[in-house]
Amino acid sequence: MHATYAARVSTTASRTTEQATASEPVHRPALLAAACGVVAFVAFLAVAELGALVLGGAGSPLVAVGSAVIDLAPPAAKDLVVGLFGTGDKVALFVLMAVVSVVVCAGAGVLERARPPFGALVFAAGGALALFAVTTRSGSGTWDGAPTVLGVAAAVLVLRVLLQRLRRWEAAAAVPSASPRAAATERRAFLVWGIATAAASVVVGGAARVGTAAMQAAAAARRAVELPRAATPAPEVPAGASLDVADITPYVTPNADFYRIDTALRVPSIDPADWTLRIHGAVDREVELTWDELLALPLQEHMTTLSCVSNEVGGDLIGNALWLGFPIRELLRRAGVQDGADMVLSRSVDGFSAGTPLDVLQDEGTAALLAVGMNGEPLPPEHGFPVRMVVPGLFGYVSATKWVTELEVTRFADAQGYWTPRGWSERGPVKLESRIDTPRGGAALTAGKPVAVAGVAWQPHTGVKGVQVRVDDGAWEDATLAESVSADTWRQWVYRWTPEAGDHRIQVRAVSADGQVQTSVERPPTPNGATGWHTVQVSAG
Ligand SMILES: Nc1nc2c(c(=O)[nH]1)N[C@H]1C(S)=C(S)[C@@H](COP(=O)(O)O)O[C@H]1N2
Ligand SMILES: [Mo]
Repeated sequence: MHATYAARVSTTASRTTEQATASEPVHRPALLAAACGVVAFVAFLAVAELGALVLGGAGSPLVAVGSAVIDLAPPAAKDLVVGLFGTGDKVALFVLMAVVSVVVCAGAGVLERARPPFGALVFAAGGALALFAVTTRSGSGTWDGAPTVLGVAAAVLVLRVLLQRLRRWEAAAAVPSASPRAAATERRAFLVWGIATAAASVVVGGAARVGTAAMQAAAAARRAVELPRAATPAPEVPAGASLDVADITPYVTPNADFYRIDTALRVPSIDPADWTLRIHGAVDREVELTWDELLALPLQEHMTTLSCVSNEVGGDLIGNALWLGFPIRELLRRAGVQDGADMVLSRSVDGFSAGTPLDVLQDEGTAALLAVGMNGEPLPPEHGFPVRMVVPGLFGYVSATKWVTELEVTRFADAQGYWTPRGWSERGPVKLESRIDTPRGGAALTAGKPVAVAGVAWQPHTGVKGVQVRVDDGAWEDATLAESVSADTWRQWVYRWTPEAGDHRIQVRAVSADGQVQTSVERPPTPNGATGWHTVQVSAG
């Protein structure tokens, strides 16, 4: 910047050019103001489309206004457009919308230059119309208006900044006695701002639009999926798995409530038709599996509780779902695992990877699945559609790769999962844990009135055989345990307690099926999972 400036002032040639420019008034300022209006419109589209992308494809004013116009247009107009453009009618509509918008925004630019803030108000009014279209579309969500509002804010900002630059240029050019360089500098600043804003908007807006379109295509592909019935269905969930206690965590977590943890800024959009899984590394023969091939295999259902290593004691980064998938063990058998390997590095399209002990994946008694279904539907996009891994007994970061496309058979000595070099342990078996769901910390109870102290306890794959509750520093009392379909899921528990007046501390600990008692030692989630007893303070009066 500085160097360029120095170069310019030192050459007579450029000085002459600048003098020539500076001595003239700004040509056609109204046209430039109109251009500012158009750039502001492009900025509006860019920010709004980016917002829509962040919202998962919802709230695009472009789409909403387009469909509102289609809905509101009189039938004669529709017939005319279809008659003129045939199947290109949607394109024609968008071209028409673009022309109208550009004309209006150009006018707004001219108006803003002449009579601020009326040009900005035109943008606000147009934004209000778009907002109306967005929020009245069927199935619109709470945040769907946000992209439009942010877009209008961006447009008004761009309009005002550019027009301010234009005004400075005009002012500099209008003073004949001013330094001849001043007008040139202002002119350059105006052009740089205008062109840079326009270019950035086109790039950002275009990329966002493409991203949203890909996401919507993947969503449509997901809706079209019909999962096969399981060759080996899961047993019915017994009624005894769910205790009749208000506010207890349900035994099976609905998909919409299932915790989500991943490093993906944007949920990957994968069309199952494009998906393949490649099994390679220390194998006798590479295996490549397509979506259709996977669905044609005899699939199994298995209920597994999945939890995150980052879960704090008492935290909710855990859920239990019925998974439909194919045993990874069988696929590894197909590939023929070679001696010396002890780990499978699974990779996802988003760059995530997990290192899972080979023996766990090969174990006949562990339902380590390449899963396609979650609670009776295709995996939700944010839970790994079309295919993910689920391994009972291991934390998600070392086993539950979503959007998985690759299994490399290797060794812990040779490869690392994503989180291992970032301070988390190479191995991540789930720890014995229990949680009090109700009463909540700080609850005001009624002295003498019985309450249900209840929650869940887990150590997937090992199983839980007991839960004990302690109030204040009293004795540990046995809670009543609900049933579970297998050791791979959590269990609900309840302890009926009648508080006396005063403040109380309630604690819980679990006993695993192999007789371990949950440790009181408090550890943070790093490097391999939190421990300690969940403790809740309540008062009774
Ligand atoms: N591709 C990918 N898969 C991933 C992750 C990720 O960041 N990217 N996170 C893992 C972690 S840390 C956990 S706890 C589980 C969470 O799965 P969920 O979001 O379906 O609950 O996914 C695992 N699989
Ligand atoms: Mo996690």
